[in-house]
Amino acid sequence: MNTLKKVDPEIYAAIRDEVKRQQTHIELIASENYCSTAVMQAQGSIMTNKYAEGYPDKRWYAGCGTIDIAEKLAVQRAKDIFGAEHVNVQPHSGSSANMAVLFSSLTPGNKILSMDLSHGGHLTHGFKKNFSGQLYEKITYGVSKKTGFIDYDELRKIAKESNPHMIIAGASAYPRELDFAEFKKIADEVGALLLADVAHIAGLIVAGLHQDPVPLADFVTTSTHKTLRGPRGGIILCKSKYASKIDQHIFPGIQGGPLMHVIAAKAVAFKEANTQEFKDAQAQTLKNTNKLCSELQNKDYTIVSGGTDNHLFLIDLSNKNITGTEAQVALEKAGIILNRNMIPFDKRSANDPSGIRMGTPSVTTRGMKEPEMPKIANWIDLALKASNDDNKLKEIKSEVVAFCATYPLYKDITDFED
Ligand code: DSN
Repeated sequence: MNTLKKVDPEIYAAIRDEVKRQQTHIELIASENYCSTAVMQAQGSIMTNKYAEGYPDKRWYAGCGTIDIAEKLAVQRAKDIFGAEHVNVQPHSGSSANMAVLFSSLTPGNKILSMDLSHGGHLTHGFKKNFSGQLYEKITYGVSKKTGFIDYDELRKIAKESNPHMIIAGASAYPRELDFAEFKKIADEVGALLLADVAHIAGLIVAGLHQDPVPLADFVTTSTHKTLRGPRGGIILCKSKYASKIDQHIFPGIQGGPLMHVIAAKAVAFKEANTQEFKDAQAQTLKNTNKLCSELQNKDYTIVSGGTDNHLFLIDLSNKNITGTEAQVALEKAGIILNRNMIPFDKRSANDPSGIRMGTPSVTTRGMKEPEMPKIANWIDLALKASNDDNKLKEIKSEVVAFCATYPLYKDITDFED
C-alpha cells in the first residue's frame, strides 16, 4: 500500500492499525467473518470505476462487456450454491435487499409479522425508526419465555388473528434452527407472503447444515459477508415469477449504479462457497460454537434457550452483576471482541442490555477448532470476573495477543511499514 501511504498517510495508518487489530484480537461478533484475499482483490479492483446501471446485456451505458461477465458469473454461481430460480446480486446490503422485497410486494400500511427485535429480530423487519416500521404495520412473534425457542403455536395464533400480508422468518440473534417449513405452512394458512432473511445462516444453508428456505419462501434475502464469507453486500433470491418485480425495485427502484467491484467480489465468494473446504468450515463453525457455548455453560453462565444449533449463542448476564455493555467493554480490553445484545424479555434497555452475543465464524476461518474453545471460554470468564481490574484485563490481553499470533491472518497482505 505504498501509493496509499504517500497520498493519504492518515487513512494508510488507519488501515494498517485495523489489520493489526484484526490480527491480534479474538473476533466473536457473530455477524462478522474474514473474507479471503481473493475476495478483497476483486473488491479493491478497477471495477469500482464503472457505471453499469441496468442488468447484464441491458445496460444504460457503453463499455459494460467485462462488467457483464462479472455480474453473470455472480448470478450463476449464486443460483448454483442456493439452487434459486432467480438471483439479484446488486443490493448494496442486506437492508437494501429487504427494502426492495418489501417495496416490491407491499403497500404502505400493510402488515408485516416478524420477530420481536429483543427476541432476535432485525431492524429492517419493522423496527419503528427503520423505513420498514415507518411504512408498514409491524406485528411481532417471539420466543417462548420457558424454552427460548420460537413458539410456532403462538406464531400461528398471532398470524390468524392479524392476517399479515407478509411473514418474515429470520433473525440476527436467534441461536436455534429456524423451521422454515412451519413458517411456510403458517404463511399459506393465512395467505401471507413469506420472506426468509437468512443473513446470519446463509453459509450454513449452502453447506446443507440448516433447513433450506429457498424451495419454500417467496423471497430469500441475505447479506454476503457473514457466514457466507464474501464482501459486504446483499443479494435477493426469488421464484422466477417475482424476478422482474424484484429487479425493477432494486434498479431503478432504490439503487442507481451497482457496485461492480463488490459484485465481482461476490462472484469470487460464491465460487469459494461451492467447495468442500467451505462446507467443512461451516461444519467446524457449528462444532466450535457448540463447544464454546458448553464450556461457558459449565462455568455457570446462563445461555439463552439452553444452547445453540447454529453459529451463535447469547449469554444472559442478569445473574452476574455485570451488564452487557460493561461486559463488551471489559472483554475488548482483554482482546476479545463481541457485542452487547438484548435477550428475550430483557428488563434493561437496548443501550445497556442484559446480554452478550457471540459466534465463531471468524475464529473458525482463522483455523481454530474445538481444542481452542476452552481457552477462549476461560479468558472470557476471567475477563468478566475482572471487569474492573484493568491490570488483569491487560494481562489477559497479552495472552490473547500471543495466542492470536499462532493463527496468522492475512499474512499475504501485511507488508505495512510503520
Ligand atoms: N448488524 C448485523 C448483526 O450484527 O447481526 C445484522 O445486520
